[in-house]
Amino acid sequence: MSFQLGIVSILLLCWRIDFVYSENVDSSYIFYQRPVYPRDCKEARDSCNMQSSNGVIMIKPDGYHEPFEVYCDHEVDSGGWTVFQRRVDGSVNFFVDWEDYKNGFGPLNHEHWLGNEKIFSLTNQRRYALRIDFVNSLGDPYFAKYDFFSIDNEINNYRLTVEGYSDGDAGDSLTGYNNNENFSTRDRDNDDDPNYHYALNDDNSAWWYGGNDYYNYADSVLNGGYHQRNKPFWETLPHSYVNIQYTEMKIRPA
Ligand SMILES: *[C@@H]1O[C@H](CO)[C@@H](O)[C@H](O)[C@H]1NC(C)=O
Ligand SMILES: [Ca+2]
Ligand SMILES: [Ca+2]
Repeated sequence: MSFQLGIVSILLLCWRIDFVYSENVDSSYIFYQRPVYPRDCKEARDSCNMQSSNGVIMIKPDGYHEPFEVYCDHEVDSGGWTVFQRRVDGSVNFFVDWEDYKNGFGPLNHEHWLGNEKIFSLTNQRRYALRIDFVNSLGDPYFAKYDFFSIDNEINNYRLTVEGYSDGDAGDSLTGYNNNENFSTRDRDNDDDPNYHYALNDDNSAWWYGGNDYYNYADSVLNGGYHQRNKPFWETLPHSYVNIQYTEMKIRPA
């Protein structure tokens, strides 16, 4: 009995559970558990009241129509991070269409883009900080942290808002030319340059491109062909800023 109680209390710590009962055909009552999913990896970890390990869990942000899986990083920087992008080895093709970036692609425990619809619902349910981890082409780790990160909805072309480079040794290569820019893919030209389609022609990529002229179209591009046309790159990364080996982009409530 105490063993069972123990299990119940662990469940209560780890999940917010709705206990629902329904009336059976023969009038007996059955109770069942309807899990209420955490809104992000931070909430999942906090509700467990313990350090959970890295891995994939189900979350349901406010405003998203169904629960979905994300990868949680509970090691870096005291954990609680919901990962939405990772590059490791070029095994996944990141030169894909608007619909692919909208819905997400790639295995969550390896290279992937979570999907702009999901990133939109996550970053609009509360205020999030952004962390990006890098390993540059020489094999050295760096990171960058921002106080605020969100993207707009599809009607507004998943426009980027990022503010407050607050910590890190990678430098800030996001607020300069990419902030307030629309997302562009190889099949959607939403950059600022009427004569050019950077995501298609220059970068084989997808990013929040500016481009009032050729020299300010982006100071970072972390999507795109892996180790093709210098991607991924982050202009302020020390010693070697192109052909980055590893990137991981993730958010946590600010
Ligand atoms: C960015 O998206 C908005 C909303 O759809 C649009 O009004 C604006 O013209 C776009 N900007 C560019 C440069 O395409
Ligand atoms: Ca253009
Ligand atoms: Ca601009």
